[in-house]
Amino acid sequence: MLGKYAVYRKIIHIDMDCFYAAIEMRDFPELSQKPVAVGGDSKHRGVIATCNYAARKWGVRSAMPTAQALKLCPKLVLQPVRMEVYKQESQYIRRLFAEYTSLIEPLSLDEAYLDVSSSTQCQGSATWIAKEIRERIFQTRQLTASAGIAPNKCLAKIASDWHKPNGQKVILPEDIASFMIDLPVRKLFGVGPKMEARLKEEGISTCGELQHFSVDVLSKKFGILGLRLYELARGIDDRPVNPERIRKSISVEETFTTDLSNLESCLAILPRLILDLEERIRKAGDISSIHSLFIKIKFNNFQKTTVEQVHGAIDLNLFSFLMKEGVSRKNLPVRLLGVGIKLKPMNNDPQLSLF
Ligand code: DCP
Ligand code: MG
Repeated sequence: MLGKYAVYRKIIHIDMDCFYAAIEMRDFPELSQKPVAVGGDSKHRGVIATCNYAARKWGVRSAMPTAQALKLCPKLVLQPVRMEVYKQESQYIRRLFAEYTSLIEPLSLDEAYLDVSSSTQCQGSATWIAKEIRERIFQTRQLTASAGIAPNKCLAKIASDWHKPNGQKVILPEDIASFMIDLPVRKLFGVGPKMEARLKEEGISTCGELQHFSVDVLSKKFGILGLRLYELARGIDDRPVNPERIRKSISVEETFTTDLSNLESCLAILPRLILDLEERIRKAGDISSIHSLFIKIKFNNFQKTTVEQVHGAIDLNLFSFLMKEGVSRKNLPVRLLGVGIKLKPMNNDPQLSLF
């Protein structure tokens, strides 16, 4: 616990509202009253990158096949992805952030953490800084953003979603305890649908319920994740805002409830894992190009192996080849499979061009 005189950090999480779609509506005002999505053509089995709020009313969502989106919303206007334009907007916004702090950690093109603990603007009020940044983004770029303001990253991110679109929410240190009680566990950093289901089996769906479990019990049940859950359930998150963070790889993995007994069943899982990986890559937005592909295997004796090969694109055949090689190293049942890409080092990182 922090003592009486301890100083809390002031973290802002900013997330642009329906980012790619908002840029399309700004640049093509005739679209502004229509349901709009950005993504690939249904003829080429494209998927939706994002859509505006009018389209969301019809059930259209990110990562949905475009064909399905058009069925849900026949009047949907589909715009092609203009990645260069989105990247440029992202740089404008990051430059604006840099006027307030040098501690900026971008998460994707449209999202960043700012540590404004030492900022002097707006009399040091993080709430007013967030408001001013959002106003300036709107004035200069005609785009809206939402913000969360809290003493740490996990809470700031939860808060930025609270009054979306075009809103902000503050979580003060003294309000954390009551805020956590009813907060669903799925809102916590690192709790995805699978972890949510596992917690549900234990009768846990809110952070208040999670707080009833001791750190020992949680560690036994969930390993190192258990300690993190114990802290996050109490609104504790000491991760610093890390401006150096540069993504070096992107991967997805799955642990199976029943071990996969042979190579064929491992290969059968691959297409699904690759789809998940592609989704992650799309979401990351500003990645540099692919350096290599790798697969990861954990056998039922908990031994791990990875196989990697230099290759510049996602390729099912190559992943299958790597999988064969990996599985043959032990020939044991498999409890976890992962697929991933390593990235070439960035040479046009917006962070670098800022300073
Ligand atoms: N994106 C993507 N594929 C995904 C998810 C997102 O290409 N599966 C892209 C398009 C989004 C941008 O990343 O505009 C930012 O993602 P967000 O999750 O922040 O979504 P939006 O900004 O579009 O909407 P929101 O208003 O919910 O933040
Ligand atoms: Mg967004």
